[in-house]
Amino acid sequence: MRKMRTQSAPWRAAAVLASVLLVGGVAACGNSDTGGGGSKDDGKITMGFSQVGAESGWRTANTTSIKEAAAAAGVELKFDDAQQKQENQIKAIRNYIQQKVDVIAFSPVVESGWDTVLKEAKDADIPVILTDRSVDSADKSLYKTFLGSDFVKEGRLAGEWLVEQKKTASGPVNIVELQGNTGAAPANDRKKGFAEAIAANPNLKVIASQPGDFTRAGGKQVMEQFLKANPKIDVLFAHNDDMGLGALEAITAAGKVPGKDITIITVDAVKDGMQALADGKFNFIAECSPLLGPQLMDLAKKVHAGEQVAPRIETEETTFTQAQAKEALPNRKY
Ligand code: GYE
Repeated sequence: MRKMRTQSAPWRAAAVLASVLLVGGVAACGNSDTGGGGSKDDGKITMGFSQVGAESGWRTANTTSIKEAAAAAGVELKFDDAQQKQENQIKAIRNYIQQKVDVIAFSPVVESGWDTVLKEAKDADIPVILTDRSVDSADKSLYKTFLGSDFVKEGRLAGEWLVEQKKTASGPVNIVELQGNTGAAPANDRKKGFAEAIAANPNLKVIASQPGDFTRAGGKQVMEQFLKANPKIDVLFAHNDDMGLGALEAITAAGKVPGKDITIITVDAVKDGMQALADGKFNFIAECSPLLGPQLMDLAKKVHAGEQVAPRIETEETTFTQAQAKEALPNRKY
């Protein structure tokens, strides 16, 4: 700049104009303290969160965790329940973009079909955090990070336990599978991990596999059909506790003893599932933690401040046998 001031008049005019523009530009940046969201200037982060629904005990615990963590972290939370419909989630995300929230977080009900709306958020300069479930978008720049479980691993742990239990089985072991809602990451991945693990023993065969939408009603209804169509069912693998709990009713109504006549393996480890396991009605649970709220708020603050975050953050989890469930149950928070 200093050098330019010694130039002739037209150059000086250009230099003045340039510095005005520069200062103006810096000032404009300084005003939008939101680092990409552009809402209020009170220093509080506003998060728009689109939840899948209220389909299971896991989901209820997840919603509570997010709401409590937002309050504790001083994050202003706008919350929408999509009732397990992708169109509702897209609508909610578009609303959040219009409201210029600082951060958008959501748990995608299915894996596919998000590119357009994620691109809209990116164009509006609003960072997106995926929580619990992921998307299959090839363009990873459409979101900052994905916080959640390794669902393939959960399915694999369930399958490995079964392989171990049935290692002396001489004849066929007939397995039925209750899947989560069609197209959801945990449904696709748990199915995959389980299938990979049981491939170790050719006696283990999935003879029927249908979606029960992660709900008790769905689990009960589909299990009734399974029982009608298949006289010999040895094992049920349910993609979550709630479907397993619904299936218990169908199994009992069919005159069979759950946990004995039919070995039951589920995923989640919410309180009711753990109770069924401790009571001997379930046989094994692969845990999936819904307590994602505190980590989510932490990440929101970081991406809002423009900090780099890891593109994938995995939840820590374990598995439970009946004896372990009895021991853990009194301290279970959800
Ligand atoms: O396992 C199931 C819920 O996405 C991990 O969704 C979550 C799954 C959970 O409905 O209970």
